[in-house]
Amino acid sequence: MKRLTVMLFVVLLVVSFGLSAQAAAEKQIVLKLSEVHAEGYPTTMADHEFARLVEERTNGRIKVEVYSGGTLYGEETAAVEALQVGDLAFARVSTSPVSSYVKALDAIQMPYLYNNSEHMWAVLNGPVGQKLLEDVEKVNSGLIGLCYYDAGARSFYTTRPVRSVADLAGLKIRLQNNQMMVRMVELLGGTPVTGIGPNDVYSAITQGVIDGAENNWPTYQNMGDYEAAKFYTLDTHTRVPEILLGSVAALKNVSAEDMAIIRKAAKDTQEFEIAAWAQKEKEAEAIVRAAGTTVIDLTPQAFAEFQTRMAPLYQEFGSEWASIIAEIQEIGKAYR
Ligand code: BDP
Repeated sequence: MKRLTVMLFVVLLVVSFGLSAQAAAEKQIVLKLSEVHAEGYPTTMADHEFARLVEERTNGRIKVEVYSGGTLYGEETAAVEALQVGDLAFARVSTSPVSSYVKALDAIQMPYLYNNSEHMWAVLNGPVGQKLLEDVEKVNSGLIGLCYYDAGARSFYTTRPVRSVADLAGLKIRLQNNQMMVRMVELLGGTPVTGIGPNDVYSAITQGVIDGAENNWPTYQNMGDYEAAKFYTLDTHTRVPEILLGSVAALKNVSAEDMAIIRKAAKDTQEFEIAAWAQKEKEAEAIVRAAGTTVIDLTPQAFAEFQTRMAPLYQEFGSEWASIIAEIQEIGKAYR
């Protein structure tokens, strides 16, 4: 009799364990994260780190699945719109296409705004950048700004050498979906082209649809674009930070406790990405240079001309954010 009771107890224990494990698995929330970059790229590494932290800190209540290489959304604008309607939970994108929905983000990506990367990080991690990150949500964009990541400086790459603004005349240049960037290329005398996802730039160049694009060392190298457009002109016109976004609609069933974990986990991946970025930037530059790419350092006069030609953007796109821009420039005094 005693033996039977023990056996019964064991059976009950096993069954109830099984049931609660099943219940936990059923309750697990699976959320998708869209990323245009390939595995191993700094932002993709940060996405995985974010997923790892979220899963660990929620004890498996939330699982984040990373879809890299643009497999879910090859165009960042499409990913942002999917976040807005709740078809997607997270996207790591450039802030550039996001400013169509949160206009103030143009203020942190004006051309020649930062003296260097330290200046940019002092801004992004200080009150100006953090307020803008909170504003992403506050302006009812349907988006949640989770954290910024590094993306270095962007420069033009073309199929013909560009040693001065004049050399850009008539060249078809692919840009991110951002009106200010479109206008930037117009001011330089080039022909702006949008609507091409970053993974399609290489073939657009080889097919002659465009004559070039603009990006940082890691994207230029990692996407293979340096093999199609062999002239890289270091005009370093913008520093456009990356941003990890969440969807208000897709995250509405996540508890307040778990939302706090998500927000904190995102912030905790920033240093991780910055370190991976620094390493990748050096590696990418070395690969591009070793491949025989013509890397063009502008003369001081030519560089100044790029700056002067882009200056009207401060009036045309920056006047609404003049006080933010002034604050950013003020912070820059400590980072010369
Ligand atoms: C890269 C960004 C990526 C953008 C891409 C682009 O990391 O998020 O989509 O530029 O130009 O630097 O589209």
